[in-house]
Amino acid sequence: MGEARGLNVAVVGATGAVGQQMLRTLENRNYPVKELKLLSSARSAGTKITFKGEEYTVQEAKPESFEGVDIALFSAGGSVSKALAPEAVKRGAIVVDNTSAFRMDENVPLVVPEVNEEDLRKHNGIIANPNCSTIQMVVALEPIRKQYGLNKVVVSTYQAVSGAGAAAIQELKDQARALINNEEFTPQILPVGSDKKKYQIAFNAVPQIDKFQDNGFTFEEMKMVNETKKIMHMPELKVAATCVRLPVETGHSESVYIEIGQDGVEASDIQSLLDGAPGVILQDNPAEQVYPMPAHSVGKNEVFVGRIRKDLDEEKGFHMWVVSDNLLKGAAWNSVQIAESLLRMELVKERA
Ligand code: NAP
Ligand code: 3JN
Repeated sequence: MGEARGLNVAVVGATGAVGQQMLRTLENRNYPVKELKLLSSARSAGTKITFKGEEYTVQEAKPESFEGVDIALFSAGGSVSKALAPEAVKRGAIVVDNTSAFRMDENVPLVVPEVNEEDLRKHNGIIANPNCSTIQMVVALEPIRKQYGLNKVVVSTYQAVSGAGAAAIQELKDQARALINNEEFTPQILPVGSDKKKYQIAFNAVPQIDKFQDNGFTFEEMKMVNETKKIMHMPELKVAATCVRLPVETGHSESVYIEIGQDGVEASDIQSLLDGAPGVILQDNPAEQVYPMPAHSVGKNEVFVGRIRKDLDEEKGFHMWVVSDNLLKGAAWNSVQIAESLLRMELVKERA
């Protein structure tokens, strides 16, 4: 099975919304997979999944599953990562973890390759993949920080339901159908499976992603604040976020306001900087109604930026609109990109 040379790869959460995209991304990038293990909970054990034309059987994830694994891509929730990532590392694997379990651990690099790939050299077995909303924002901010400095970021997100998993996608479709047909429905999943109340998502906008903290911000909002500072190595950066769920299947959008470190910069300077920046595609031509939209970002690895404007009152202030496929750059592609960086930087070696 698999290629002659390559790495033994495990995908934990292989049946989920992110796990499925990880498999498609490994295929599309032709990542050198020698042996592949597909892991999930006992619920999905026995499910058949095709990878590069071969059928694999999903197994229940257990500590022993990681014997002989070189790279383990985890996206099965924080509690699974906390229990099994150390077991994988103990058995010699490098873990790329998509959950928030280890993101703020100072011994764990939190990596977006376009921004801080070099942090991978400091890994101790676990590498954290940031939150999807953070990833697409920092890809757009990093070229600006490098050129002009960055003092402040205020972001409002417009997040797709696929960020909340396969069941949330189904809930949006079922509710939309019920509403159009004038049928009764009971919200079951969104805004947060583990919180007390559930609200309609179809034809609605819900200003809650993850649970609330005592400071009035949600955990999703605080992830954006804390992760941005860590990835950009800027503990002093002022960051505030408001995260909102929309009835969009895939593709997160963000309205981002920034204050840079210099006067005398024009919107056209920021446009030129972002045009061709790593991982960015500029789509910014108001005269032709050209701007990024989530429906157009689906299936693409890049971060799309448009609507770049200078603030009307603040000399150092700029506004922009940032869109990306949350399951790809926000999760699966960023993880596979990290796995590619590990190979290129010789932090992991292919087996003969
Ligand atoms: P999902 O569609 O609900 O899929 C969950 C996956 O986890 C399924 O494969 C499920 O397997 C597996 N799983 C659940 N409990 C498990 C257990 N005890 N042991 C092993 N596997 C288990 O969710 P998703 O959208 O793919 O997200 C999964 C996780 O990825 C999230 O909880 C989050 O931590 C992370 N995530 C990160 C980002 C990001 O911003 N980077 C975005 C989305 C998600 P079964 O089929 O057996 O249930
Ligand atoms: O809701 C979204 O659009 C992104 C959700 C991410 C998510 C969902 C459940 C648990 C995360 C995450 O990656 O931050 C987690 C988590 O691991 O905390």
